[in-house]
Amino acid sequence: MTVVDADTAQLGATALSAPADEDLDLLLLIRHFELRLLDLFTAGQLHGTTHTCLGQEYVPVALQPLLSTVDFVFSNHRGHGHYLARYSDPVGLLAEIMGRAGAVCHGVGGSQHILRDGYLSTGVQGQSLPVAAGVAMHLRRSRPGALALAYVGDGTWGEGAVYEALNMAALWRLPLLVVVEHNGIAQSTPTSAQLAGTIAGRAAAFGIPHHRTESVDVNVIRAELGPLVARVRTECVPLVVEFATHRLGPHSKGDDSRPPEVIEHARRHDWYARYREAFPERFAEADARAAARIAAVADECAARPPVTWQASA
Ligand SMILES: Cc1ncc(C[n+]2csc(CCOP(=O)(O)OP(=O)(O)O)c2C)c(N)n1
Ligand SMILES: [Mg+2]
Repeated sequence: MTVVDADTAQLGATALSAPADEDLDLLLLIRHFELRLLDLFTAGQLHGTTHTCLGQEYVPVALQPLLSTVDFVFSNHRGHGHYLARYSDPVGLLAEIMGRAGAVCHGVGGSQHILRDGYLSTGVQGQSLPVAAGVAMHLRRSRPGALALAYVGDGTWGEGAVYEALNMAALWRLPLLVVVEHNGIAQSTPTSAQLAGTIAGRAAAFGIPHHRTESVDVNVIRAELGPLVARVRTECVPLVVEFATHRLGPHSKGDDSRPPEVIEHARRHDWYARYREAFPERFAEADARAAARIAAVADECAARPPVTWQASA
């Protein structure tokens, strides 16, 4: 594995390892998808709302090869990266958000409510955890070795349904993987103002194993998580994985109330800048490719007619 020094003085971080081509491509596909969404909103071509995963793209990319097609993934309001990592389908998702033909959910789900095979997202905080626990129970009985994954934010640990689900998952030994994208903020409230104790402490209260990772290196994250995720499958024990991450963009669109130094801190930790610095040539090529692909996807979706759908009787 090639290792290049990163900005260790600023970040206290170790060197980044060379990403596989497909990982770099996927990271950049998600980044450019999200940037384009914000541009389309600014240009008045999108309606409703959206929450981008800018800064957090590496989380689903790192997890992707640890998952199987029979696993069930539950996503949240910040879910475009979760979807794209699983399906690599920017056209279906953008058509969905734009309400154009070819939309993955006929345009009725929009940015936050996507259903496709073993994938479901919701904009309601905490809603997915009890459902994921139920699906994990079903998988345990019907497809041993499969798991249910639920992505939640740090702010969602204020929802009571999270604890009911963790209680059941621990008692019933459910293959439930809870991935916490701890970006230090919930809309405009810093975590320190809304979360007493720690996520590790809360998992421990239920006897559920917890692992926290601070890395943005997809290879390192996989090496850390591989054996832990395998244990969820083979021993049917739930697991909470906490990613210390950074929200690079606004909560939704143009609603960033954070002080400039906090935004600057997030920028310094951005995987994009760090990979670009560590692997400049490879990065520049892949970045241009991803930008061109997303530009073509946006043009293609914009040229499509509005989606038509009628509920069946
Ligand atoms: C039950 C419920 N309450 C409030 C909201 C409005 N809301 C949407 S996202 C959000 C903050 C979520 O914070 P966090 O879980 O940390 O996720 P992040 O946005 O940081 O990814 C809030 C309050 C909601 N969607 N659902
Ligand atoms: Mg958060």
